[in-house]
Amino acid sequence: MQDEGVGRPISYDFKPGRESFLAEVLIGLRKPQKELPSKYFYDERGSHLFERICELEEYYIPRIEASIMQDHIKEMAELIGPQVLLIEYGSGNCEKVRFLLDHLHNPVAYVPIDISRQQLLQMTRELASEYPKLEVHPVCADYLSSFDLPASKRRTERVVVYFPGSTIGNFDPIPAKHFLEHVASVCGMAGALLIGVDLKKNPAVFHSAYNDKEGITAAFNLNLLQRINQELDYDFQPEWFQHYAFYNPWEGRVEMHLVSQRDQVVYLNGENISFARGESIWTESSYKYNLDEFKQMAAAAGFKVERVWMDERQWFSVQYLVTR
Ligand code: AVI
Repeated sequence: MQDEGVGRPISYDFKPGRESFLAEVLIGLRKPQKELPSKYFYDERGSHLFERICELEEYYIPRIEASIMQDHIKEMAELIGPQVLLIEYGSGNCEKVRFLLDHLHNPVAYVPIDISRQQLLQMTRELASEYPKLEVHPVCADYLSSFDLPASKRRTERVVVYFPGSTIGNFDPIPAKHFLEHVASVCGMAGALLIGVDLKKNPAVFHSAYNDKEGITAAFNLNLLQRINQELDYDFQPEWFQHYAFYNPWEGRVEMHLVSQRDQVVYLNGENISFARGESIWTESSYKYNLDEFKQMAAAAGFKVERVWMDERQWFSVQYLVTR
């Protein structure tokens, strides 16, 4: 599929359309505990707000992950080996992968997969000119979409999936295992996964990371209602909802909610959805693991954890998994 005005085609385009967005919103808001899928955070404004979150002092994940990558990149590149086809899920602005690509030995192809089409196209253009020897095959898709691996012109030694940022934490445990199984099948025999996994720690750290002083995380959360208003013609009043994030120790996850500040009714596609004062819409879960929990989940999905790198405080890990 050739995109207008863009030199490189999108290899596969599975961007969810308005109909599935609407259906998922309605299903979520009809539940007793109302919920909205966190994947819809990332429209243009949401992606921009997420980039600002990543620059916040309180949001430690990108900083610690980058320092782990810097400290151990040589060993990572050795383990990954030469001539790989590298797939990245949720490639975003491709900032992290550049560092990895710069250190890999003669990578053959890069397949960025992202739901945000515009960003994907722009990044593909930039990467293709920065890395002229690298084949770039963008895929606009959900994490679980199946696609055939692009046939690369040069011989590939192995398929390696890169999944940084602890985005695995945004999956509930069963979908997380299914996603890892899917990744294992995408990378095939002798494939590998380099993944960032946020670790269990003092909940006070989570509290400030997801309740930053500047209110960027709150704006990111509330933007979901603005997106629904814009794309689905709803009449949410975002100012009547408030961001609420807390660590749930029984489930081992940070939960983000939008709490209704008053009794209100929102008119949605011919349907009235009522909110009582204090009732919440659950918008995101961010699971935190200990090493053993993650190892077990990886094993159940067909992966063996070969190497784990952590920062000194053991707040975050980058793990290298191989298919078994
Ligand atoms: C993308 N993901 C790993 C982030 C997280 O920490 O769960 C999304 C996020 N939500 C609030 N702040 C950041």
